[in-house]
Amino acid sequence: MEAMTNVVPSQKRFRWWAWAALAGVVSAGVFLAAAELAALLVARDGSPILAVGSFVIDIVPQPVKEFAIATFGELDKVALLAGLGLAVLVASAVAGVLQLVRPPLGSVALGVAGALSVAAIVTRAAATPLAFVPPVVGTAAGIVALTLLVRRLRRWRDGAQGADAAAAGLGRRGFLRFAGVAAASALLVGVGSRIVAAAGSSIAAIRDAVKLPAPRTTVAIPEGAELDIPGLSPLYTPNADFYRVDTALTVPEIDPASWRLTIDGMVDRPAELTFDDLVGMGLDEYSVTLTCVSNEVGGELLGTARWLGIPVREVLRRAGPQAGADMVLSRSVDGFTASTPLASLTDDGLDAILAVGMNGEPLPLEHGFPVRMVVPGLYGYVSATKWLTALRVTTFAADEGYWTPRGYSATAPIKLSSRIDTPRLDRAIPAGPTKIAGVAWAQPVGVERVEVQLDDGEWRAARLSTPINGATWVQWVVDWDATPGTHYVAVRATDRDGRLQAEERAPIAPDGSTGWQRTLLRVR
Ligand SMILES: Nc1nc2c(c(=O)[nH]1)N[C@H]1C(S)=C(S)[C@@H](COP(=O)(O)O)O[C@H]1N2
Ligand SMILES: [Mo]
Repeated sequence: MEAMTNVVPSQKRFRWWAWAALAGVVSAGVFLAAAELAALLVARDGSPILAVGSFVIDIVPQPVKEFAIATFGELDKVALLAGLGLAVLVASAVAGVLQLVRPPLGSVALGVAGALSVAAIVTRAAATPLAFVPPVVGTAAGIVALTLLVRRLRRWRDGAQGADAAAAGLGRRGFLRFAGVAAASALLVGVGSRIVAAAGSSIAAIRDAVKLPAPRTTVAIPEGAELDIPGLSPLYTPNADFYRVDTALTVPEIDPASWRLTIDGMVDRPAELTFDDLVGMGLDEYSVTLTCVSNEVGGELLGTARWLGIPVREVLRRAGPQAGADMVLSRSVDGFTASTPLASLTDDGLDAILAVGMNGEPLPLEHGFPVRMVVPGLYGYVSATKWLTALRVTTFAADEGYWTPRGYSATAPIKLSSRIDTPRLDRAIPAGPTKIAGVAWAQPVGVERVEVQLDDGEWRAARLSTPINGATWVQWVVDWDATPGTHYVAVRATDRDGRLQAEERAPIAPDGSTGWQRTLLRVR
């Protein structure tokens, strides 16, 4: 082998580059593994992988984000991490080659990557004081690994090019052994640290131990509130099936014992509440359908829950909002913010709440444990802040929420809409008596009527489930004697104010989609 490498050294340049690229990739692995270990030991939020990922989520242009959500759905964050991983792979391979041909440019590149991750980490909203340590430790370890690896590679190459078979063999063995050991330990330490970090998280156990006081009132479920039709969405969406939309790469971990809610800005008496203060105000149960502005016509980004909570107006009253204020900027521990009209929170007829429970349990971690907002009639991005930590009474002129500079409206009432759940267009149904059914929503006023059209026929009124309240969707159904062939079915709703669902198609940006859902049905 070694003898052959001596034949035409100049043609072998790419071979040395390939080994140098491998050295770069292994060094990047050492970088990340050392940083993960340091994150586990000194500052959990200092993990460069997660911090850089979160940073990228915040800066990617809106069309790219929409493309990611449209293409990968709820796996959008996995796709982001995979893309980031690929970029790191390519960049580190280049750094390895640079270190071989233009030393110490490879180390400089690692240093720049380290500096960028420090910047991404310390500018996070909830960064802890020692969060810079993991990327610094990682950078140092990566540079040492790269220097040592490329030094061995060079020894191997010089031996080979100098036709010194013995020296080449020694260099080769040294390089391969070092690269192997470094790669294996990086894998072990990196993956091990991640697993220990995830397993050592005690927040799930803390949530399990939370005992919420019994609510003063619970949602009454009237006769006929739930139509029992196979394939139809249940009236209440089980927590495990509830859609999830947020910018958080890892779910924030908040111990209710140390949780605080601050209320400040344009108020007479800035206030701070503990979890016990809040829960001590008395809990009631509210039925509300939550909807995402990104929900396309016929889409799945909505769900209904029985929320346990306290009206926001009662919490705000403690601080005394001042005249002139027209908005409340709610903030999550991870820096996400939502701008909600003050009137939507203080109106006596609207039950905007701070929720601590969802369908009879404490809030699930990914749905905002321990406290989130729920406001009937407003899309989630302008109202439903999860992992809530602050309410700032302010004005739309002075402040804006997370999505406003990213192409979405500062205010966004939910548009009335309807969806066909069954039959599904992906399989042909047998001819004969069939139930066409779905849900319709018009928060906060409620749905008056749902109509269905088959092919070019008359619009037929659907039978509705008994409404719980205006903030909760209704189920609807029409009976149909299906005849073989292909049929079009369309659905539209009218709200209690007499407004008909808009027929014209609108995209989700800037303030929510519109259009009547039309589906093709195949009947055998
Ligand atoms: N902290 C935080 N809260 C958030 C968001 C977020 O990105 N971060 N997204 C909002 C959006 S866009 C929606 S639609 C709802 C979704 O709530 P869910 O995930 O519980 O269904 O949460 C809202 N609250
Ligand atoms: Mo959303």
